Amino acid sequence: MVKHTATSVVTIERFIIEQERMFPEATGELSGILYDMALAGKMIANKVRSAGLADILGATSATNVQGEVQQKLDIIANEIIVKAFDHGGRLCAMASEEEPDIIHIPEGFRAGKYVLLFDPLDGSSNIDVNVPVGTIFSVYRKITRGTRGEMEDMLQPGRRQVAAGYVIYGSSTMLVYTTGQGAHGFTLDPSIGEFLLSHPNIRIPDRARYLSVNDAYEQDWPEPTRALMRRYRGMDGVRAPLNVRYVGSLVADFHRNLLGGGIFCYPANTRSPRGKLRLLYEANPLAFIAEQAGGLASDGSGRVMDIQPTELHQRTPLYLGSRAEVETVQEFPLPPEFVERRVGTAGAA
Ligand code: P6P
Repeated sequence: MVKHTATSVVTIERFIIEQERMFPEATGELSGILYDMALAGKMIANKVRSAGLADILGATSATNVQGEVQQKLDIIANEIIVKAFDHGGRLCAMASEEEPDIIHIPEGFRAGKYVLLFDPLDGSSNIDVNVPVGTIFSVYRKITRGTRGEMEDMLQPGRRQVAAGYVIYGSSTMLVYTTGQGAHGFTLDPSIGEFLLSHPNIRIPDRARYLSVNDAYEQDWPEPTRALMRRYRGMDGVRAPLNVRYVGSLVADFHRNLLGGGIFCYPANTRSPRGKLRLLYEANPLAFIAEQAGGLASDGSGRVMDIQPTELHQRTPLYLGSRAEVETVQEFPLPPEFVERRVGTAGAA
């Protein structure tokens, strides 16, 4: 693989092609999915950046399958991604946070050998106050027979992802993705409309600088979780306290921790024993990125990417980021009612 530095001007298209050349058997379909996601990211960025002026801020009167009020931009971003992929012939089905069921490829269009799961605009309640938001995506190979995507194709453990990534709409628009060959970051140059390689081979520092957690749920956490947070805060005398940084936008919190070293925690609590974040299109893709950057992702009892999904929109507790900090989670084992069934080895986390 060509060794790039952040100073060489490498477009995402060139980088994807160079990565594809490492696999002679590659057909180019996965590369095509990544191209299309980059295009969708640019289109969503354009909408996010002009939302305040184009009267597309704010909420609709609708709620999504999660029961959450749908922001206008949620719907727009969802439509952009569905339209970018529904006729390209690379996917056999999609699933979105914004839609209750599988999104099938329309009759008359060729179906491909991959499935795409995505959160079109995570953290969208932050848009009206100009806090960074993001798109998160995850790609698997189809495992069922026939051409039509099935639910079984969607409900695969995260360790079987073939690609994953996110676009963050922040002070700049960045796309970070992995195909299992490291995690790589690209920054959109708006003057030419290209994503340029800016963060080749991202490595997350083993030790965290930041702790991202919402303490409002502290009274509902099981005692081992409260003890773990006291550890991260240096209150049990074992380690120095971490700086708390919590934006309330998963992609923004994760991206800062990925580059600077940190751990994002959304623990289980007695009111929601599986936490809030979704396994398939939030936790698993970011877990893949984190592990490819040398980090880890746990649900408090084991590796997130070993969880065997049973439902499209199921949730999972999440401890995500710097390896040493996620490994610390194991020192605070949870009561059995918080432990999720998983397949294969328990993994490092
Ligand atoms: P809380 C945004 O709504 C989101 O899904 C994630 O982006 C974010 O990390 C989390 O919820 C924040 O949740 O309960 O702390 O407001």
